[in-house]
Amino acid sequence: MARQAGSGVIEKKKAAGAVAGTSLTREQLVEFYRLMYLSRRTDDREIVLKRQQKIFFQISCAGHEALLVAAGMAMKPGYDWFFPYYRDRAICLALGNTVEEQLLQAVGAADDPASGGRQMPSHWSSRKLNIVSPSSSTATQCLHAIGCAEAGRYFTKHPEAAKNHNGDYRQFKDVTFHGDEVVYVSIGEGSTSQGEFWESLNTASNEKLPVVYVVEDNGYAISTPVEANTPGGNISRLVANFPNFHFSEIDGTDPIASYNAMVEAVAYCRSGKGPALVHGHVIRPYSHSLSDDERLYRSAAELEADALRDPISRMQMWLLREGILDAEAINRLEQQVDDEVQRAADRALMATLPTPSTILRHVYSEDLTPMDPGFQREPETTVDQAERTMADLINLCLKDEMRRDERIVVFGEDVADVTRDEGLRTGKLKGKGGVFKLTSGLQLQFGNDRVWNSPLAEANIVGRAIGMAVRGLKPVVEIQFFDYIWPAMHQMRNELSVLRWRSNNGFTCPLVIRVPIGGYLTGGSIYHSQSGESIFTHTPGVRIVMPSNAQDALGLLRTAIRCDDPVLFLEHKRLYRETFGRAVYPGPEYTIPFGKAKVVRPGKDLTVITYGAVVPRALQAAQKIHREKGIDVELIDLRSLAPYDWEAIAESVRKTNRVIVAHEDMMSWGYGAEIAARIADELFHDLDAPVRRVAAMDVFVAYQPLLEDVILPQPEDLYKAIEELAAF
Ligand SMILES: Cc1ncc(C[n+]2csc(CCOP(=O)(O)OP(=O)(O)O)c2C)c(N)n1
Repeated sequence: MARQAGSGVIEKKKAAGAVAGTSLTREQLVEFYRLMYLSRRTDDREIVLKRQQKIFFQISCAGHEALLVAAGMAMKPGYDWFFPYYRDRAICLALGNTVEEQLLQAVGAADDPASGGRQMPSHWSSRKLNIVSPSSSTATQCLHAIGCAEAGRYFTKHPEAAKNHNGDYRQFKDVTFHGDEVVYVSIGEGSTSQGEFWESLNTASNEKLPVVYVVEDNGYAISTPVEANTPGGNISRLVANFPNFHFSEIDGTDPIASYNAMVEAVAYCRSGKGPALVHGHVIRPYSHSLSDDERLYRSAAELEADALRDPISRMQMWLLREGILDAEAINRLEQQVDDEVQRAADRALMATLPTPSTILRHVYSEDLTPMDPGFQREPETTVDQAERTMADLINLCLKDEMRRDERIVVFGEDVADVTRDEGLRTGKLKGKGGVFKLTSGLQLQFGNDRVWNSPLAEANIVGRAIGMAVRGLKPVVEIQFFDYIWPAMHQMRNELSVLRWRSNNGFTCPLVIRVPIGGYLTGGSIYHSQSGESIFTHTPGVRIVMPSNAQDALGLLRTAIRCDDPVLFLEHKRLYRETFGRAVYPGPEYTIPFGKAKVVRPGKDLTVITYGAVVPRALQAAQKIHREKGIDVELIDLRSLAPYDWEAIAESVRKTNRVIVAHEDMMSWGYGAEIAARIADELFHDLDAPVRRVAAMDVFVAYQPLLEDVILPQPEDLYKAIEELAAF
C-alpha cells in the first residue's frame, strides 16, 4: 500500500540491534506494544467508568493505536509540537502523558493537568510535552499547527525576538524553539472535508513548513462513511498534487509500516524540505463514542472484518511469531499494564474536584490586564504638531510597535506593500499596504518575513495567528472588512477566545485582529457596511475596542498590542480620514487602558452612551439641541466595548436621570440591549424616564444612499430621541 513522493524517500538507518525487517530493537518493539495495549486498556477502563456514571463522556483511540504509537516514537516530546485530536490517546501516552493524567480529565478533577476539569476527556494538553490544548471542533487545529511551525521558523531567523521583556505581554510569554523542530497535526478522514484542513495545506505547501499531518482514516465520521465525505473515497488521491509535500499511504494497523512511514515523514520535515502527510488506514472497533451505537449503521459482517485487522492482536501475534515475546511474557506485560491502569483509575476517582470559586479563573490574563492603570498615559509633546487622521495614527502606531517589538508580525489580505517585492525595493513601485492603506510601508520598513499577504481565507489568517501566538509571537492581523469576518468566526469563537480558559492557563494566544467596520459610506451596501460587534462581545475571553477618533485609536491599539489578551480592534472606516477626531501624534509610549470611557461632552439633562461613528453624529445632535432647545446632553464614548466602563455610565445616569444608548448596529439583540438592561436593573431608582435606544433598523444596509440614510441612525434621529426623552 505504501506510496511515496520521490523527493520524500529518506534512507532508513538501521539501528544497532534492530529486529529484522524493522528499524526498532526488541526493547523498543516491546515498548511499542506496551503503549498500544496501555492505550486500549485505558479506553476500556474509561468505558467501564462511564457505564458506572463515574465519568461523563468517553471517546476512544481503539483501532488507531499502532499508527499513533508510531507517531509518538518517531517524534520528540517537549521539542517538537503536537496538535492532536480526540482519538490520539496513544500518541500522548507515547510522548509521556500518564494514564492518571488522562483519567484525571475523565473524572473532571481539579488537578486535571490538561484543563482543570473544564474539557471533556481526550482533550490532551501538556505544556511540558508541547501538546497544545485542542477544542472539540474538527480541523481547526490544522491552522494552529501551521502558525506554530511558522513561529518556530521565525524565531530561528530572529532569535533576538525570543527574549523576554518586562512591561508587556513578553514578560509572561516565554519562548522556546529549535531550528529543526517538527509540528504534528492529526485529523480524522471525515474532518478533512472542513475548509480549515485545506486552508492549512495551502500554507504548509506554499511555505514548505515542517508540519507532519496524520490522517487517521477509520472509514467513518460518526455514521457517515468515507465516500460521503471524500470524493472517490481516498484523501491521498485528492491531496497528491500539493507541491513540496512528502506523502505516504499506509495500513495504519500495521505497527512496523506505520513506524517506517512516520520516521520518513518526520525526517523529511526535519530536513526542511517541506510538509508531509501520512494517510493511515485504521479501524474503529468501538462506536464513535459512548453516545453512539454503530450497530445502527454498520453491518455485523463489516465489524467482523474490521476485527480481523485489530492492531493490538496484530502486534501481539507478530511479537509471538518473531519470537520477541512468548505467551507468558505477553501475559506478564498485560497484567502490569492492567495493574497500572487500575491504580491510575483508583487515584483519579479519589481526586479533588474543582470548586465553583474557580470558574472564572483564566478567562483573561491575570498577569497583565489591558485595564491596568499603567496603561493610563498622557500624550507627549512631540516636534511634529501636524493634525493626523485615524488612519495615519494607526499606521504610525504599527510602525512604532514593530520597531519596539520584533515579535510582531502583520499579515492579512493585501496588507503587504508588494508581494513580488523587487519593484518595491528598487523604488519603482509604491505598494498597496492594505485596501485602506493602514499597513502602508510596513513591509518596506520591516521586511517580508514580518509583513506579508495571506491567502484569501479569513480562517487561515486567524487560525495561523493563534498558532503563532501560542508560541509567543504577537500577530497583528487584519481582516479586510468586518463583513467578511465570518469565515474566521469559528476560529474566534471556539479557539481564540477560549484557549486560555480551556487549558486552565496552560496555553494562551494574545494577538490583535484589526477590522475595518461599519457603514455611512454612501454605496457601501450590504457587504461593505456591516456592524455586528455584539456578536463578539457575547464571547468571553476576547477584548473588544472601537475608537471614535485618531488619538484614541492610537492609544487603544498600542494597549491591544502590549497586553496579554486577544483583542478584536474595530476601526470604523468612515472615521479613517474624517476631519472629526484628527489629532497630533501623542508619542511612542501613549496608551489608553481598556474599559475607560470618555466624556466627550459634559451635560446635566440627559446622557447619550455610544461609540464608533455614532459619536460624531451624537455630538452634532447634542450641540444642535443645546443651541435650539437648551437641552444639555452628556455624551459618553465607551471606546472599549468589552470590558466597558460601567462606573462612567452609572455616574452619568445618576446625574442626568435620563439615558439613551445609541449605536450603528441593528437595534434588536444589539450592544445597547445589554447596557439598557443593566441600567434598568441596577439604576432603576435613578431613572426619571425609560431607557431609550437609537440604532439601525433591523435590516442590512442598502446600496441606494436614500435607503442607507434611513436604515442607519442619523443625527436627526438622535436629536428627536433626545428631545422626546428630555420631555418625558
Ligand atoms: C466543526 C465540527 N462539526 C461537527 C462536530 C461533531 N463531530 C465530532 S466528531 C465527528 C466526526 C469526525 O469524524 P472523523 O474526522 O472521520 O474522525 P473520527 O471520529 O472518525 O476519528 C463529528 C461530526 C465537531 N466536533 N466539530
